[in-house]
Amino acid sequence: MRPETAVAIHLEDYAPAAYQIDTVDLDIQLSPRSTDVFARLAVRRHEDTDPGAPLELDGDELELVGLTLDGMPLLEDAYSATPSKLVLNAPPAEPFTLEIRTRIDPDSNTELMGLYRSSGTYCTQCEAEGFRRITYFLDRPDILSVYTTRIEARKGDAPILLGNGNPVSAGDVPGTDRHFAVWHDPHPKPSYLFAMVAGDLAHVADTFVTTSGRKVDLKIYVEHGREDRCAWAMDSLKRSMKWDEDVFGCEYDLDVFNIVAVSDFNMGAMENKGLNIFNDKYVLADPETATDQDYANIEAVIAHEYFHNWTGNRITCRDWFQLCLKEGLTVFRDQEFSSDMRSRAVKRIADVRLLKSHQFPEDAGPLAHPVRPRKYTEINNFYTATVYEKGAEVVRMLKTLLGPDGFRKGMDLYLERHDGDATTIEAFLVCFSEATATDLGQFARWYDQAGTPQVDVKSRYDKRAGELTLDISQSIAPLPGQASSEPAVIPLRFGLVGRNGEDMSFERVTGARLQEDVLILEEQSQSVTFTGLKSRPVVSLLRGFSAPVRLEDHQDADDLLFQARQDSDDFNRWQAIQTLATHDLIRLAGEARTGKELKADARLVEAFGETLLNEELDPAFRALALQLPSEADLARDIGSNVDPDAIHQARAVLRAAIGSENAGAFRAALGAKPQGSFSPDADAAGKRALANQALAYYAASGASDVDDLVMAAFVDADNMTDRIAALTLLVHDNLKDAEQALEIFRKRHEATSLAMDKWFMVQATAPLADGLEKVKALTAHPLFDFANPNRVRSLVHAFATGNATQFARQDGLGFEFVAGNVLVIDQRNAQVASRLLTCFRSWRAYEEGRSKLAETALLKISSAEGLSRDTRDIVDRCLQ
Ligand code: 0A1
Ligand code: ZN
Repeated sequence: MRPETAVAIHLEDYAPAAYQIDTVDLDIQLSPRSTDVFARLAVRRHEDTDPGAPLELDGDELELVGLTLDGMPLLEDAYSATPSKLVLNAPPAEPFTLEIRTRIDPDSNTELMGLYRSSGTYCTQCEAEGFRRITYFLDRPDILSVYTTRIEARKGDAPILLGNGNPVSAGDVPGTDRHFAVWHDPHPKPSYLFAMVAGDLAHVADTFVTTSGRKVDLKIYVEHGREDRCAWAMDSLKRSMKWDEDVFGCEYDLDVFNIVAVSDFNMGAMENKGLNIFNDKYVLADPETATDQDYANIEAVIAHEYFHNWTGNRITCRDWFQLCLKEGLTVFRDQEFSSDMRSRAVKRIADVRLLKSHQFPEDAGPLAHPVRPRKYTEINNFYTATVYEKGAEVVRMLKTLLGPDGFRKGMDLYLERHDGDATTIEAFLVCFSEATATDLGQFARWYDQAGTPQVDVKSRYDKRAGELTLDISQSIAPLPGQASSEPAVIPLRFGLVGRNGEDMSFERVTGARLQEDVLILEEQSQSVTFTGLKSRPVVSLLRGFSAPVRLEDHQDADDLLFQARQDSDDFNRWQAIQTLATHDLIRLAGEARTGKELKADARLVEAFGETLLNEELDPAFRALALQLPSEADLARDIGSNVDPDAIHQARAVLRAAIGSENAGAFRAALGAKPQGSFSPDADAAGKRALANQALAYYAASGASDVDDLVMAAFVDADNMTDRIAALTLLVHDNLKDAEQALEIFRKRHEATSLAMDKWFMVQATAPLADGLEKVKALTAHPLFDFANPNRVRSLVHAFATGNATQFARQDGLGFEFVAGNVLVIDQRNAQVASRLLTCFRSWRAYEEGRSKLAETALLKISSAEGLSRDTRDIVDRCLQ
């Protein structure tokens, strides 16, 4: 843990560095407890820097062992060194070579930032500020240098030595048991993209030939015995490489592309140049241990990291405020890739669900920040749903506004003009503006304003005149640090649906710009009128979720039911059903608090049955449409005075009503599994999703054979998707054989850590009266390990975010448990701790009793001594 005094960093204070580092030659002599790093830096004074101005290099927990300038040792008064800074008081005015020797201890690096060991493998993580834990450096993304890395280790411990770029040479160190490898990366890069790996690893290999004929050696490195779980990742990689050439004209630029999977990793994966390092969760898959969701995630994350090669690496960020420049754009690109590989509508629904469940609450509470923040104290806390997912939505809107051709022109210009740059959002927007002669001044507000715009729509139809008027207004609720806001440019895709389900034509639109089927909203409030209508249409707004807004369009249940059945836009069909369910669930949750007997809306129940039976719809779509809004979704929509128990009860009542009213149909749908051997493709996955959704509803029907049927589904499952779906029902619905099934699962998968993560997660999210006690007991399980981020996430994090009733227990013990864990974890890994703590972000939305208890838990954290900067930042912002 690295307790630090927090210093706020402001976007407006950006200034170029006083010095530039053109080349970095590293010699890393690996040893578990004591690794020596020799760094030779070619340093050059920036032309605007006064000769003799101090050179300040960043460090973090470093020990300086040696220092020379142009080969000469430095006098003691010429520099000062602390673990977090190395300052040369008056360096030469002319270019010079600085040689720095530091000593680090990979084995005691529990933060998993910088150089550490995961299951014996040396690996690095340098984004955002991890390079300074390896050597003193100008550790900021606008310092672009050419790196040559020599790695040396005991041959027996680490037969594989990997670095960025292309391999140059390798050999034994004479007279020792050690060997070395030298890697050279010709592409200048920021220090956060530096990586090296050394270990005893197995690999799978393949090749890819780029459009211009470059043969690229592809390798995925994993622990021995895991090679046969890499096929899907390799396949995803090759498809990503091809897609980026076809869709964005981006070709790969080195002779090798290496991926290494490690089991201890703070995040999902990292796009280091030519040497991506992955959380093994996003690499390893086979039908026995991975679910369809895992397969889809692997495809997306492999693509995401690969796409960073252009959007992030060739063109990087000037400073960390510009993080969305690479992340929002790259998420947009990976979403498009997955849409092209799978069903576009299903992918869109899945992405919007994620946005609404993760980003919307973030944007409505104390942790809200603009897509491009203006201030941070700890940059690691800004790898958020807002920067990533809302950032991607902003790029998507840009495409909607400029059209596919305009967007591609802008991207081409950006990729050409800024290749090799560390740049900004402004420069990115200028490319689109220039390429399409469009003023994006107002659009740029999306990057600068926090909060989800709420769009209110009231519609009036004048039958005699055949005119429809929509009164539309937009606003953002006040947020900490943002009392008011300016209107955003909102592209509102729409259709006027006639009784036959087809979109009606109209004569004219007044009151807003119209671009094909998109209304461009630019005002605080505006009245939009359509003329020449033959009858009153059902207005389908925000098709495809064309903007990240909350739409309040006051549609009645009849119109929503009509839309659910007839809208030609799949997204809005799904949305209509969700809105109907949300309305009814909120009503039921309200009634639950008054002790009234709960009865679900019959028409809604019927609509769910209809969706199940509608063979015209893709099974994957039906599975999504049948999924009720989550407890967290409902809490977000209720917004204040939230009672998680009432929400849970409401959902249980609706689920039981849908299950029992349509029990026969759900039972019949259980058999609709894909035939033949397992395939992870979207089609087969969709069929499994629908069958498992049917099983869940049938389980809720109360039929007498439920216990046996679900247990049989568990026992008979021949893939992880079906097995975990059945296990979840057994445990969450507290069915007869739950304990036995957990035991069977444990015995079967004990040796596979990623499968055991699922075992922990199923129990962590069980909404049982003694759920908390069970989770507490699991923290003492021999397989639980605070040192492994995936394990912590699968138990403690999953409990805090996926077990609303037990986390927010009325006795406050759920909050207390999570807060206690935050403090324990903070001692070893600040990033994992602070991320866990964000589960308190909506604490003010609870009803009074619970929100007081949550505040007590937060205050306990806040008053603890020696908090990391990461956790301090989150707790302070939560309490502000
Ligand atoms: N750039 C990575 C995300 C990432 C960020 C920080 C990390 O350090 C702990 C690791 C990964 C991505 O977008 O995939
Ligand atoms: Zn990324």
